[in-house]
Amino acid sequence: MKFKLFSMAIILLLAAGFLVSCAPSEEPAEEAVEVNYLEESQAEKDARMEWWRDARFGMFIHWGLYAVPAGEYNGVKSDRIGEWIQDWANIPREEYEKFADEFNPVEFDAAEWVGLAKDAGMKYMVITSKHHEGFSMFDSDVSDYDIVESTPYGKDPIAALSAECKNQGIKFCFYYSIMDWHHPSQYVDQEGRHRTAGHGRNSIIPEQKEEYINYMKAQLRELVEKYDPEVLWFDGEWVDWWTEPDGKDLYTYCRSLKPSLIINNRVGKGRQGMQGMNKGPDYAGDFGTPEQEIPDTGLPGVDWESCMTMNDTWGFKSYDDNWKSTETLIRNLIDIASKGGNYLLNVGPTDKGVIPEASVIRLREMGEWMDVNGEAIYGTSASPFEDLEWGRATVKDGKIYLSVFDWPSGSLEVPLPDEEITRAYLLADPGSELEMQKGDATLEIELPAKAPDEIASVVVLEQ
Ligand code: FHN
Repeated sequence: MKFKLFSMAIILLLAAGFLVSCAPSEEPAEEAVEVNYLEESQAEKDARMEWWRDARFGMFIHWGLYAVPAGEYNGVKSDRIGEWIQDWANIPREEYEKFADEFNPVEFDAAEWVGLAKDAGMKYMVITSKHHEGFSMFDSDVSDYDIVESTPYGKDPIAALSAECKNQGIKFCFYYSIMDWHHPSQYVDQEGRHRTAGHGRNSIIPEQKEEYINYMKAQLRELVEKYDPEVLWFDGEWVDWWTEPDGKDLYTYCRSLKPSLIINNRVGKGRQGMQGMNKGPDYAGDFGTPEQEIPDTGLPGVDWESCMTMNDTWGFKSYDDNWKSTETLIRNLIDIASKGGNYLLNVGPTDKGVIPEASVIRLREMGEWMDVNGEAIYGTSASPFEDLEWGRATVKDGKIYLSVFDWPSGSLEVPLPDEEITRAYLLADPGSELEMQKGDATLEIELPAKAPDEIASVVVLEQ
C-alpha cells in the first residue's frame, strides 16, 4: 500500500514535472496524463507478465566499445570481466573514447543473431543499449557518444535488431545502466585512479544528479518510442547515489511511456547483493535477478530470472575460453524452470559484430534439445517435489514433466504415492506407453534401457 500511495504522489508530481523536465522545448507541453497502471490488480499484472512467464528462456547480449580492447589494454590482460576494462585498466574517459574510432561491426547481421536465438529456443532478447561505459549502441538524439555519430560504422544496429525480432516473433528488450562512466556528472573519487576512469562505485556531482536523471529519462523515452521494447533491464543501481525513491520514480516514468513494459528489480534497490533476490514487494521492479547462480529453492511467489554467462565474461574477451558445456547449459535451463524461473543466457559479440563460434555451437545444440523437449519448459510451473536425485520436474496443464539426467537401469522411482496418474510416456516418443506400478511411497515407471537423450530425457505423466 505504501508503494501505491507513493506512486500516486509520484504520478501527480510526474505529471506536473513531466511538462517541464522532459518535453523538448520546441514541442507544445503534452497533456498531463492520469495513468493508474501502478494501481494495477494482480490479474492485470498477471496479464502483463504472462508472455514473460511462459517464455522461460532468453538471450542476453553484452555488446559495446569494450569489445574493441577485448580484455587487453597496453599489453595487460585480466581475469576480470571484459565490459569492466575501463575500470580494471583505469582508462580515462578521453582515452576510452578512442575505442569508438575502431568500432566497426561490418559483419553484424541482425537476421543471423535473431535466428540464432530463435533456433536455440529463446523467446526474448535483452541487449545492452548503454552499459556502464556510457556509450549508446543506438542512434541517440541526446548524445553524440553513440554508434551512429561516433564510429566508422555509422548505422543503427539496434533498429535492425528490433525490426528483425518483430519479423521472427522474438520479444525485443533493453538493458540500460544507471551508473555511467562517461557522463560528466559522474567521477571516480579514489586514490591512484583517474577521475574519469571506470569504477564500480563511482560518485556523482550532487548538483548534477537531476540533470543526469533527466538525461536518462530522455534516452529511455527514445528507446521506448523508437524501438518498442517489451522489457527494460536496469543495472548499475548499486551506487551509493542511487536510491529506492529514485528507482520508484524511474519505474513510474518508464511505465508511463508504455504501461505494458516489464521492468526488473535493479531499477531501484530491490536486489539483495549480487544474488539479485528481491528485498520485498515494497521495492520497485517486476522480477528478481539472481546473477551467475540458481537460487536453491527458487524465489517462491515472485517472478525471477537467472542471468548467466556462457564463459566467464559478459562482454567479449579474446582469451576467455572457459566455456560451459552444452550439458551444463541445458541442465541449468531445466533446473531454473523446475524452480519457476527464467534463464537469461549471455553472448558477447566481437567489435566486428560476430557472436563467438563456441557460443553458436552451444546455442544450436540447446536448440536441438528444445525442439524435442521445449514442451517441458515453456509455460510450465515449478516442480511439486522437494528434491529428485535423478533430475528435475515441471508441471503444466495436468501433466508432470520429469527431466531425467541420470537414467536408471530398470524403473524410475517418483515420490507420487497417492497421485492418480493415468498414463506415462516419453516426450521424445509421444506414442510410447510406459508401464507403472505403485511402490511403498513411490510410483515406479519402467523405462527402456537406453535414454532418448544423454543430457536429459523427459518422461511425461498425465494426471
Ligand atoms: O556490472 C554489471 C556486469 O557488467 C554485467 O552487466 C552484469 C549482468 O547482469 N550486471 C552487472 C553486475 O551485476
